[in-house]
Amino acid sequence: MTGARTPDRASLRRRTLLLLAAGAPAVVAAGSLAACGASVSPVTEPDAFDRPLLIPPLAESSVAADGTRVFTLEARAGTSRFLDDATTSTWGFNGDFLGPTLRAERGERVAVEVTNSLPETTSVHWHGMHLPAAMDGGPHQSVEPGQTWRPEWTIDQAGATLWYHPHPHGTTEQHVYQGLAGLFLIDDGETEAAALPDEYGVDDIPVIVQDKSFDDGELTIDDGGNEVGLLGSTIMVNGTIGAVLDVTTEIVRLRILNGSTARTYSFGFADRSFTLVASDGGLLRSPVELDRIRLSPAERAEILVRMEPGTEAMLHSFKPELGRVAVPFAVGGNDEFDVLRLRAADSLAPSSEPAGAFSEFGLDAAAVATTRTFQLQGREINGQRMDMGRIDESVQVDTTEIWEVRNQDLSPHNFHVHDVQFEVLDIDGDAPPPELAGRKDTVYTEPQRTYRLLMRFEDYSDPAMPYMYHCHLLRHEDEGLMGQFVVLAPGEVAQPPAGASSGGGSGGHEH
Ligand SMILES: [Cu+2]
Repeated sequence: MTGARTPDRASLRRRTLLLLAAGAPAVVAAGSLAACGASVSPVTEPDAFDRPLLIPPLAESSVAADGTRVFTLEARAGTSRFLDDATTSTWGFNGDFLGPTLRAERGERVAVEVTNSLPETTSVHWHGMHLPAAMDGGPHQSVEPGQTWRPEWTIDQAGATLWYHPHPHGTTEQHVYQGLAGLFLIDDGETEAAALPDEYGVDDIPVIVQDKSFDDGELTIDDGGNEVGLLGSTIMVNGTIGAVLDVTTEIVRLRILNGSTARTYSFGFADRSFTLVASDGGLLRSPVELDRIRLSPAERAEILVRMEPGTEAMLHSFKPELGRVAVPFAVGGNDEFDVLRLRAADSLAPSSEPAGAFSEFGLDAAAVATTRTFQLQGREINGQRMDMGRIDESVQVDTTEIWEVRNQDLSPHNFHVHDVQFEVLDIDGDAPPPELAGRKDTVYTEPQRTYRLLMRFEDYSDPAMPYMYHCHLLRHEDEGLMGQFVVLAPGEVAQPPAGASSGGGSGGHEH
């Protein structure tokens, strides 16, 4: 189950990287490696999918006198029992691995008391959340060992499957990989009216998909220097390897989070379609029937799966279509594997059909005040690596913008913007496919294509505290593929972030 890597694959990787680094024509690199790479498959599937799927508990909360709902998260080290023959050192929130699911209603005031009991600095970012920059949990909101940080804000966005994870400068990949991640669900009238399965852990199931590699029972992130980061040889869902979910209702809702650091998946079933109901930032306008959904790191999809009594279905990840990457197998493009087994009871409780239309939303593309361009290349955006002391973009509050993002490389990147949910306006001038037509905060950027993202900066101006935008392949992010923007009120001028030293673009890593 530990799936030790063969020397052959490692040497293939090195050759690939050398070819890419040397600027060899992509067609040559791909052609010469295709033949020997045909049998490379880094994922080892378990013998059986018979371990009950772990469900992260719903986080407890208390309501303060002023009505604020208060959660408590403690980041700490622990051990997990992933493998039959070993215990594994892991990190988790309020437990050994991953964290509880936070849940709140739109309109609620929430606070989270985040305590760092780890031996090193971390932070906790509320991915997909619209909130003030000082509460965002990015690299400027470090939580030192032994300290507690207490952000608070009012939930002011559509019902959605969001998540939280560390975002410390230069070490995000390691912290997430060790196990620090959890879901943050938002409910509102819209999600209620959609008539979706909503009994948490029964017919409304969190599905946090991550790939890991083990060395002597311990998690290892050393992948011989893969271009995208670690492509783990073991797949787990909510920390369960070879997981089975016992389904007791006719329809089950899977809230899928790609919680991996680098791998892009193409989820689906060999024998049935599914209904996509929501993307990163909430419900689609109406349900969409699909065979596959591609999710790059940090993207979410809520899908409905229909089951017949006494039957099974296997959630599978098919070979992901990664676009015009130079060497698909080297970046996971040839990988396919089973993910989660669904096992229906002999008698299923009836489920209501989802509503035919869910949500009306839409930003006004005619109201765009500014268009900005972002060229992703290597570890730089527009030719620069992340610098915590530099503000890259200044946005006026209460305006709508287009961010035009282009992946200049022949390998995968994606693009995540803090503070907002955006809409994909077009891709190389064409309307996006239905799965990308909803509210998004992260989008996969295929090589050599241009994504125009429409977004609105409604409120929360702060000239002295930036939000981040970055590639969510976490090694890329750590190595500098990130920038900072502030939201300014009229007349305000961006100020260098307080307490941030200039330089040190790649944090704890040297490259
Ligand atoms: Cu990237």
